[in-house]
Amino acid sequence: MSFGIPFAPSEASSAAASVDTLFYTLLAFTTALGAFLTLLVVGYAVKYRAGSGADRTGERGRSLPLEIGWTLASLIIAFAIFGWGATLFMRRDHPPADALQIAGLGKQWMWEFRHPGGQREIDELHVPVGKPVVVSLASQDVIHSFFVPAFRVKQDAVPGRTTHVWFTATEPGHYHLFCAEYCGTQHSEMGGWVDALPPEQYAAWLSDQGEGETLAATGEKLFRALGCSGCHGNSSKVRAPPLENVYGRPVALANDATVIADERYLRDSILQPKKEVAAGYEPVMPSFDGLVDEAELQMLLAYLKSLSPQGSTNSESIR
Ligand code: HEC
Ligand SMILES: [Cu+2]
Repeated sequence: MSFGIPFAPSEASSAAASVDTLFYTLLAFTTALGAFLTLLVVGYAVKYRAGSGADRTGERGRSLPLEIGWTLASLIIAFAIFGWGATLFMRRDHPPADALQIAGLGKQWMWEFRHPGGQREIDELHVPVGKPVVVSLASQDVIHSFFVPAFRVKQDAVPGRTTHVWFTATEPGHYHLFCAEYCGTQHSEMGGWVDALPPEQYAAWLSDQGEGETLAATGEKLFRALGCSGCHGNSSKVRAPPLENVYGRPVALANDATVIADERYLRDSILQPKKEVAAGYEPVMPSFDGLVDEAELQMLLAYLKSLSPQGSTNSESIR
């Protein structure tokens, strides 16, 4: 609920109302507590001011039930607020499986987005209303932060990592997009707009962008150009694991650990192949650090994801 606060940004995502309810509850609670304590401080300062006739003779009173009572009450309130916040946090950390996957790249000083169909935009992001959208974020240089106040989402884009932010836009509209991490001289100009469109308009917008090559198809070309297919292809002489269906699966490592092959794992496999070696294979894969930039890495990841059922949900399902 926005409680009609005039300066608050509109609530335009499925998460916005619950974030606001928590925020304004915390605000009301801390304001009430602060006011109560201020009142006591001022009240006692006046009552016991120098020369006042207040009674100072009695024993200092102590009440065990009262002390236990307020200790327990604070504990319960603190844990309740923690639980509430943690629930929202977990929800914000787990995008629905059918979400539309968009690749976002922060660089000094712009946001670049790529839709699954290959459509590319700068400082503007078109999304359909009513459909969950995951933006996987990477940075080409320094830390940036993807911030859409109307959606109540903010997520850092960190060099050397893939992070995620997801939202479901609920109201069609034109919303501010900011970079919320100081990233150099033109930081203040880094930003743009998110355009939330009704699904039919989004589909029309996509097709207006022309028939491009999908992100995964560009990734597949790179996969060949970089020589990945030379080892990972079927006819390869080198023994390398097949990459079909690897995304989203548990992978056994040479050091007996098991990891889920998420984007983090795939990215590290390409940039630091010696870090986690797949069980049963020689650590012969060369590092591609410095040979692929962040945008190319996102294309490779899109391709690898498209090889597995979990990764192949994309705009094709939008009508
Ligand atoms: C010289 C051969 C070779 C080349 C070239 C090569 N790889 Fe590999 N790759 C391997 C081998 C061997 C492994 C298994 C050992 C390991 O995990 O390092 C592997 C592991 C992987 C894994 C982890 C797979 C799993 O099942 O855990 C991924 C992902 C991967 N490679 C992607 C790529 C990509 C993308 C490229 C091109 C940019 C590439 N590889 C180029 C040989 C190669
Ligand atoms: Cu920035």
